[in-house]
Amino acid sequence: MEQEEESKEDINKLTLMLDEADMKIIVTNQQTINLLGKTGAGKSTTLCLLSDLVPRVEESDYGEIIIDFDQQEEVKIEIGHSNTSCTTLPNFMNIKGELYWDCPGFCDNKSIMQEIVNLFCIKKIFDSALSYKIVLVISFDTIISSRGRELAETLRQLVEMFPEHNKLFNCLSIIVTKCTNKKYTSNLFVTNLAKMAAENNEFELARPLISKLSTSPDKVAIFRIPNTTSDINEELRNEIKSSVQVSNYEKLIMRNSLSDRAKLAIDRLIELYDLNINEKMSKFAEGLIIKFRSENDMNSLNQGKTALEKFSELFNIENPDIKMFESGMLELCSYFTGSELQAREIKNLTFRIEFYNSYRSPGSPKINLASWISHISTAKSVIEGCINFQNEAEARKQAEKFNKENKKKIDELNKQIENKNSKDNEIMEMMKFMAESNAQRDEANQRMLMEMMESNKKMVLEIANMKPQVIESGGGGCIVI
Ligand SMILES: Nc1nc2c(ncn2[C@@H]2O[C@H](COP(=O)(O)OP(=O)(O)O)[C@@H](O)[C@H]2O)c(=O)[nH]1
Ligand SMILES: [Mg+2]
Repeated sequence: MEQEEESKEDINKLTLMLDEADMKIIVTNQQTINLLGKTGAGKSTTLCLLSDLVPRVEESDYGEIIIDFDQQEEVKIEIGHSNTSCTTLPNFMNIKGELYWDCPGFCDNKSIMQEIVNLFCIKKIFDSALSYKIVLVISFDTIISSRGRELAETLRQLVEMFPEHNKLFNCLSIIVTKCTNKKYTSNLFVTNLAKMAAENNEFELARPLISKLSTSPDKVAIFRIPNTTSDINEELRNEIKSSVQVSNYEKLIMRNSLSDRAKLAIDRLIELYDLNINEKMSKFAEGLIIKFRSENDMNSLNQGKTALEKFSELFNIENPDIKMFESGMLELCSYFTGSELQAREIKNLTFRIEFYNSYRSPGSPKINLASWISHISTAKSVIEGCINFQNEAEARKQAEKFNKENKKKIDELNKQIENKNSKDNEIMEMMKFMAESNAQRDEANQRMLMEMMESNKKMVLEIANMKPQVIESGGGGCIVI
């Protein structure tokens, strides 16, 4: 059994191709007309014709008819003039207000890489339209070769991809290119097809669609191989345009399938995206950590902590999924300005994983979602540390301020006490002095009193020993002392 492992370079090349495709496929969210068909069927040529570009019909070195167009515009549609050269990525065209997608490679599985890129492109184009018409471009030789086997294969893939038969019929039109039969008409195509389908079981799945088509030749246009430039004319243009106009815009359920080998390549691709997300999450968390460490505003730190806690809480359930991770990241970014770019890159990768999830091979390893989340948990513990440190620093600052204030108060109090003490001493001194002087005064008074009493006693005694004496006075009176 041939089991060729895709090399790392192949996978890297594939991711680059997918990146390019991803950028090229703009999300229109509008009504689009999507051309599907094998590489080389003539999709790009048909689009050039519809956009009124000037055609040139030439003959290749091998005698094949080549239709080229003069394209002056910025966006050039590549036309593949050999079987191998092809438009690997889709082309988008706005033709008089109608949006066309030239979807490459429907039904070709030339390489696994191309198969995966085609799947990505077709799915993204169809998913991102509001509704669409499908134009199936098939070359005439697929109808006539091997009794319609190739056509049966194309129709089988189409109905498998869009299982809603009625809707598919409503939005479908068919262009048969490189028709070499001058008498071939759309009427002939539908009746031939119905006949082939009745006889050949390979058409089994497509039979309901074919039976509807058998009464709708107006949905089919024939692009005859031109002999001269004048064959690429208004009549041809109008035939193709009207086959597209009769169909309606629809939005269909879409089912894609891949070969087993492509599925294995998808496993490798998812593994690579998984690793990539892990690295990006680590960087994202690192960025947050740097931000926290230089942050000294407690409010911002607390806000950050709340955001990270909210994110972590999302994953406290049993089976967290990528959608939750995406919504969590979206919310995280609203807290941390400047993180949007990284988050967008991560989102691109999760989108790819989700995109390919249903195409993985059975039993392929699980995605390491827990590991992506763990980086945020690390950031969360760092922010908590920062908050604790800030708390400690804040407490120390407060204590210092308090100590300073306290010291000042104590100093003042001491001063006051000192003052008070010195005043008290003064009073004491004074009181002592006053008490002393009072005592001295009392003693002096006592002494004076005693002395006075002594002299009085003496006086009384002297008086008692004296003879009475009259002292003459004017007025004839007399005083007795
Ligand atoms: N559409 C179309 N292409 C033709 C016809 N005859 C020859 N071609 C050539 O077939 C090739 C188709 O290539 P292209 O349009 O790039 O096919 P795509 O891969 O489906 O986009 C080009 O070289 C055309 O010039 C014809 O009758 N119709
Ligand atoms: Mg093309």
